[in-house]
Amino acid sequence: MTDATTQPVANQPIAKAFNEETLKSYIAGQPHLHKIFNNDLSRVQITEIGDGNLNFVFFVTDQNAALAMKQALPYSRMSGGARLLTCERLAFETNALKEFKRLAPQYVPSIHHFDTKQSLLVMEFLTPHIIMRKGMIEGIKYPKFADHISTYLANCLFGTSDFSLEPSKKREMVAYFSRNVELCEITERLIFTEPFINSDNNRWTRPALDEQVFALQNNAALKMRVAELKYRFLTRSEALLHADLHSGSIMVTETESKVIDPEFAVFGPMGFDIGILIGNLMINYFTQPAYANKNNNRASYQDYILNLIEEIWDGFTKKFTLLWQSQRHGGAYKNSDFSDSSTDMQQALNDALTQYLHNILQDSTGYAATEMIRRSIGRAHVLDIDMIENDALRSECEKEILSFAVSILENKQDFKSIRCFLEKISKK
Ligand code: SR1
Ligand code: MG
Repeated sequence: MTDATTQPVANQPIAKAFNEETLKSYIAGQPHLHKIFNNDLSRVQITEIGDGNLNFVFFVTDQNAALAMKQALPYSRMSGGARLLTCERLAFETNALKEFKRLAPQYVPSIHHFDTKQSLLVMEFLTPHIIMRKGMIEGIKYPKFADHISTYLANCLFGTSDFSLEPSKKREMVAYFSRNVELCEITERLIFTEPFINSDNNRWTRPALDEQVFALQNNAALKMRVAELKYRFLTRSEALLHADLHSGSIMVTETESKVIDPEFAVFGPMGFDIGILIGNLMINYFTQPAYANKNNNRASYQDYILNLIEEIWDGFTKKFTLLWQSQRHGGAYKNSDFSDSSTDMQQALNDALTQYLHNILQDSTGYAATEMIRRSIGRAHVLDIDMIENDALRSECEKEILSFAVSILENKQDFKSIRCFLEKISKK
């Protein structure tokens, strides 16, 4: 954590936006990048992909090679320049990617190059991968995904926790990522604050959802649970989070899964990453009927999603348990401090793990519900919902999403298992 990318860039020159020409000359000036294209850029095509809320992403390709280049300018892309942001966010993303690559190499793209001054990150171009959210909207199944993402989650969350890291190392990392204040502020405001108050940034299908939105914004029990979840996000530095692990931050094929875009990375409660993921899978579940046609009512795809969530949670707990049993070399519950192999001692350790996983499940279900609400009525929506053109059909899905999420948050529950959480859908 002491290389150039960890240094603040506040006093450095502000990066200028690349265009096709300037990006080509930049590549030509970087021998290791130039070499990837055989030192010949004459057939290279450059496209700015045109999505993404904060940054610009260029695909640079010729017949034989390809790179993905991400540039973070000193403002948010979706604001068109009105909302200033420091370029340092790309350094946080780069360092988080490096950390996750170390812990879960198969599931994170490779980094080729990072340039602080140009605020440019060059990565492996993923092909034929597609954004998972788009695949799920089309009803594509990903048979290996649960295994992949549960490994990613267990390795990255355990590996950056006090169970694995020495306290001095952990504190250094917490201190570094705590400087990612601008993007954390966005997360805190967009997920935990604005959807639950009267804010001009909110938008929803009007007037169909008005009643539900006003009711949830005035629901004392729900607001207290959201406040508790926000407090836990702010105060519990359990592990380095991706912190925006939705299905748009994952690229997939039938056999591969890669987690991208950790620019919101910060230390927080482990259940936040798991919950954001589950929340987005649940949103997709509730929107499936809107994508049904006469050949496919999407019912089996809905079953697939519920199984997927169960498999992700079960895979995560199994893999986390194996790491806990064999790799507790950090400051907390260190293996060597419990060398007593008596049954009592081992039972006590198992109980501690069971309680820890139980708490992660409560956090995960809570964060899943807040994500479902903010993606339906807050500032940043998702394609699964927004692609439904028919207002009536869309609002039916949104009502289901909101009423499920409200039922999770308004009575703080003690879910014994992921199945108890999923059963709430069928009982609704
Ligand atoms: C202003 S950024 C809006 C949202 O997009 C990102 O993907 C995050 O989810 C953020 O909350
Ligand atoms: Mg993103």
